[in-house]
Amino acid sequence: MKQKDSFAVNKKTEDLSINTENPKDQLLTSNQGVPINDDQNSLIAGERGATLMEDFLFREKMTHFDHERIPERVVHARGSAAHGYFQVYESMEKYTKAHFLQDPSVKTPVFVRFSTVAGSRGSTDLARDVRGFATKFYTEQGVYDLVGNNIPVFFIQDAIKFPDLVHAVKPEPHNEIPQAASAHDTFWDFISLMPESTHMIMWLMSDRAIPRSYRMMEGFGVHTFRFVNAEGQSHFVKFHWKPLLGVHSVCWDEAQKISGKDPDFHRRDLWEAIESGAFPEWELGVQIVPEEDEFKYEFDLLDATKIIPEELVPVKRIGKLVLTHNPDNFFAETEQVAYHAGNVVPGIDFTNDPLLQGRLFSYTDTQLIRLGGPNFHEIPINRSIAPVHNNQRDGFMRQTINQGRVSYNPNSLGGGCPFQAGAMQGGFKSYTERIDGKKIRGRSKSFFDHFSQAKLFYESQSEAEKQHLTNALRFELGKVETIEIRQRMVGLLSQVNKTLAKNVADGLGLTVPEALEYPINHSIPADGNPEDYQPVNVEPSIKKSDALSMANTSKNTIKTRQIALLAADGFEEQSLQNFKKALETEGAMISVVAPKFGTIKGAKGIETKVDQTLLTASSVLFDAVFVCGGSVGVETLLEEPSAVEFVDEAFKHCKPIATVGEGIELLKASNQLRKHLEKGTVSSIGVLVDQSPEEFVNAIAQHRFWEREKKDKNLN
Ligand code: HDD
Repeated sequence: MKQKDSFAVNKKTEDLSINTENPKDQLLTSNQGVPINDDQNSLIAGERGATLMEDFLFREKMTHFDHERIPERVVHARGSAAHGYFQVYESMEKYTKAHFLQDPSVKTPVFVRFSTVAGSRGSTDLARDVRGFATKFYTEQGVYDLVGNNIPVFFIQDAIKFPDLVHAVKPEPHNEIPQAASAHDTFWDFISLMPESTHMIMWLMSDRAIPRSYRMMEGFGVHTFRFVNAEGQSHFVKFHWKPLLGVHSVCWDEAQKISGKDPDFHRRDLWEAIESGAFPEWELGVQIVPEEDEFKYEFDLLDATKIIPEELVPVKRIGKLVLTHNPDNFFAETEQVAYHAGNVVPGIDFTNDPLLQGRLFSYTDTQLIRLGGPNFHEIPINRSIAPVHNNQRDGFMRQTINQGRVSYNPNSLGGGCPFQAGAMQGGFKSYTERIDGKKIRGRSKSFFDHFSQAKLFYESQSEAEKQHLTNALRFELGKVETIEIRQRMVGLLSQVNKTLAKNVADGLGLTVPEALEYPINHSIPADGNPEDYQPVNVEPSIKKSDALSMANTSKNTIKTRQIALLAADGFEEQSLQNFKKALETEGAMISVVAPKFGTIKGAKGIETKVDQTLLTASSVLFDAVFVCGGSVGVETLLEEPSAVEFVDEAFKHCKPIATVGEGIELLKASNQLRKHLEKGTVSSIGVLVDQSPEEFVNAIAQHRFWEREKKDKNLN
């Protein structure tokens, strides 16, 4: 009776599956719909007796619980996802008949999942790793999946090497160490024997592999695909996602610290941005290459270790992706979503890229074990919004109740249904590519240039990016215990750039081999002649590409940037209000960080709510910091070692820092900041003393002031 009353009072529920209007729906039941009277106690034989086998409620609850986990993805296990829509800017009918790329007024629903690759489901978001960027388009012609990464190339050229690659990067099998990290012997052993991975390694060792946010990274379809138009003409196409917030990363020291302070950093960032209405946006870009230009370039379009430099084929932005709502249930949606590089719709088709071809097998195969049978397309998150009619039947967890006795084709008993779809009805027809060839196991010689684009990438980086890349290699190879593997890697790097190889070798206590020995390529058949498999030198037609450096990304917004306002009782109110207002107007997220929770009182008695304390917050979780003035407040902060550490670390990580009035004293308490303040050159490196909020806004939009590192080596 008592319980009933509390229901009556508290009619609000967060469980949307419960209909609060219908009293019957509020009752707890078993999976068979039987109302449960006692969910607190097992059925036992006497007050102190054993639990009875008869307790079907206990058994049902426990059995379900025992089976609540499914195998995690063999790669990309850790991920976060969101719903949204995609809208094309103008019809792409010249190139493709895909319906969702025709009408600018149509919003195609999407579900996008971002992920790391190597770590387990519970691993940190900030691992140095490739990020998955998988988009499911629920189009009126069926489901289209663009299953990409945030790096435009891949480690290997042929899918048959994928299990080897993944075995090498995953924790080592004897002791399951290390988690979510490539910095170990087996990974670098494999890489050092696979020259084709060199280009990808440049990207992986760059800051691209430690993004600031999922919302601030690019996405790439990687392979060359085909667009096919209504006339059956094909164009090659590479897909890009361009984030409207620009492409930004954190630095490695920061990434490692974030992994401790908030392993859910990217997941939380995505969730909170969407909850606050700051919907993440990307533009879909395409590089289109006419069929007749297939052999025009010095690289092979079918080789997934190569990009098409944007200087050769510009990226045309053709539409926008907006993520508008978070999933209701992580398991049902984010965990059960099943992407497949082979889910295409009419108007999009494959090429003979051997990496892509192998993927076409792997995705369904892995879902069969992960989701427990062939009916995973019926799980709500995977369902097509276009009607599904075919003769597939039965199997584990079948949801559809097919009627009638006809499940074959041709049939007359079912009136011939379902009919095959002709051209008028949009039936999928594979592009009629001419194929002439002998059945071989092998690789085209046009795939044998492994270094020219690695060079291009390295040469296109800013000085700071080159330094970060070098340090990343020194870190990763420094964790490798087998000296021969380190030495082999130095040999490989010397093919990319002598200075890079030398700087890495220095850090490892090694030297670069005098004569440039070509690294041995072990990726050859048993009776193959190694001479025939050596990399070939290709002169790249582009020496430097601005699009490859994050230094050239757009820096015109501070939307959703996390800004800490450091303050304590006695702070100076006016400037705090001014800075807060200016930052919020520009869409930044503000947290007042103080020694303890509750409110802090300003010098004139005005109170401000505290959002985080020096104990719960940390500089690595913010993009910039403002130190409030006011002598009493600053005195208090000076007594807090974590307040000094806060600004010291923000400076070390090259973040914008601003202060007014007495706040400068806190900055001076950091040794490195004091040195710069004494020299009086701080504003050029993003430390703003007594400057306007607008100046601070501009500095935050720059993201980081990496120039600080030139002055202080070993900071990153
Ligand atoms: Fe893959 C998952 C992206 C090569 C086999 N892959 C997976 C996911 C992404 C990618 C984003 C996670 C999807 C999700 O969020 O559920 N994979 C790529 C890219 C590749 C690539 C961009 C190269 C261009 N993958 C690749 C190869 C193979 C696989 C060569 C095997 C031949 N990938 C898989 C898989 C996974 C997967 C084993 C694991 C979980 C899953 O599929 O659903 O089938």
